[in-house]
Amino acid sequence: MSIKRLILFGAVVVVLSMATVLAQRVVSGQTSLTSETVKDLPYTPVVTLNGSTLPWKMVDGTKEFHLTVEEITWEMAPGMVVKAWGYNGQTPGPTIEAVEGDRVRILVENKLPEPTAVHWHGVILPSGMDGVAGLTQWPIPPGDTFKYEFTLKQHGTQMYHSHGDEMVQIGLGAMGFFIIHPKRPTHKIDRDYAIFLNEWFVQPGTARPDPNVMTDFNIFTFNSRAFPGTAPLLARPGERVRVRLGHVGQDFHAIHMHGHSFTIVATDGGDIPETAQWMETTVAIGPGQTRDYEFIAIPGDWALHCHLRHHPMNAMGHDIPNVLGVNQAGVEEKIQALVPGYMAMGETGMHEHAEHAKHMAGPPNTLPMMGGQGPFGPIGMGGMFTVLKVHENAPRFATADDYTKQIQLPDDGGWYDNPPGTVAESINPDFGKQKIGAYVCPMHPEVRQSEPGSCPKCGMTLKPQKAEPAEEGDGNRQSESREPMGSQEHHEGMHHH
Ligand SMILES: [Cu+2]
Repeated sequence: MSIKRLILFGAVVVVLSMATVLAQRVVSGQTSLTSETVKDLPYTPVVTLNGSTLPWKMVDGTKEFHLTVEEITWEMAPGMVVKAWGYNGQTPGPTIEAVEGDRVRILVENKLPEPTAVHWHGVILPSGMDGVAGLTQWPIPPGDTFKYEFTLKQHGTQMYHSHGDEMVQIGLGAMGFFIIHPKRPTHKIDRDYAIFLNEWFVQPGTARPDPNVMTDFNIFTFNSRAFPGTAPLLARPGERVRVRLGHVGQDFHAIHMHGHSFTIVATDGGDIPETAQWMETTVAIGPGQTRDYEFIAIPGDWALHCHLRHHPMNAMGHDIPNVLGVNQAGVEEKIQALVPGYMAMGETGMHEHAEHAKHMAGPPNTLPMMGGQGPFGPIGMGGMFTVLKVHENAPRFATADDYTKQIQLPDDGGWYDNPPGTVAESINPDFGKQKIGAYVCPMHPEVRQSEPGSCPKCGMTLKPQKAEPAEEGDGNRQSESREPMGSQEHHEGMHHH
């Protein structure tokens, strides 16, 4: 069965809340930094969303880190688990954090079935420590451990990634952040977030990302998680927030954040002098680059996503025939005679897909084109999408682990409490109060009842159908019957609010 067919079946998986997502996070066995161990640090620890920070121990004045590159089981979002290659149980690998001037030793153990090497991308170091298999060192054979050791001469957002069979190893997730804090910080950062960008091709129904695919990706991730599996960024109004983006994939990305203009303060080349910094709302980032931006948090729930339209979208949205504006009414019935449960979609756009996503069984181990439930109905996004939640009561946290624990609580800050009169609303005074004539299944029109409920045949939420107003003309009725599915969500949103 082809992907094209599947999308028309409204294929998809259950959408869970972000809290549940985090509770199911696949964690590494390592002990991590705690509030106790970080309180003396001369910097604000970075929070790698859905990830962690690599612990170290001091050995003779050197910060010693351990990385194990291995095959891992990684949940990209609820309903989708892949066999990736990562470090210490994670992709991206745990973030290495150190301070300019530190001497660091990194022991890399190879548990992959083939040789590897680790390149410290953007870090200024002796040539022989640069980690390019064949060029600067012997490849690390399976089962062996290599020692890298150098002194950090710079600060900034750098990265690490495999430089031995890069095509396969990076393609399967072998990458991470190497963040070097300045010896003398110029200003205080209240929250410091790191987001690694990546693209994948995972054939629906399979668990192994295809590293041979170079251009036609179907899963786009922040820290190897796809929305609705991505953790939100939390902040309080007025806090100074830094976001660090890193990327060693194949595509270009345009990371857009709503509600703010932010300042690009650094690239992988280092700090940008204040006089040369620039403001943006969308930062372009290519393979091998990092970007740091900063802003003062403004209250609200703000989308943060890649602006390439197919990047905040999941697998089942790719490769779909264009049926926009095509009347599929006759087709649907004919195909249903052959294929029970067939559902024609897309005639009025794909909003309805977000609703079907909750109820329809799809192929195993993939993600619907879009998902996520907001306070006003389906959010209808996937892939490279998350939310910056700037709330007065946003939890404070000291480490990435703290962060994860805090937003596993039932209340991760919830949704923004909009001041009265500041939410876009219908100019129709009857909006949300229409007299309901019946509740009908959008897929099985024969299922019709006077009370709300779900369809006994497919489980979908029954849609309210307005009572036929006798005084209205045919023209109006026609427009009602063509009302796009999904309008009910907006009504529900009103009640919630
Ligand atoms: Cu993108």
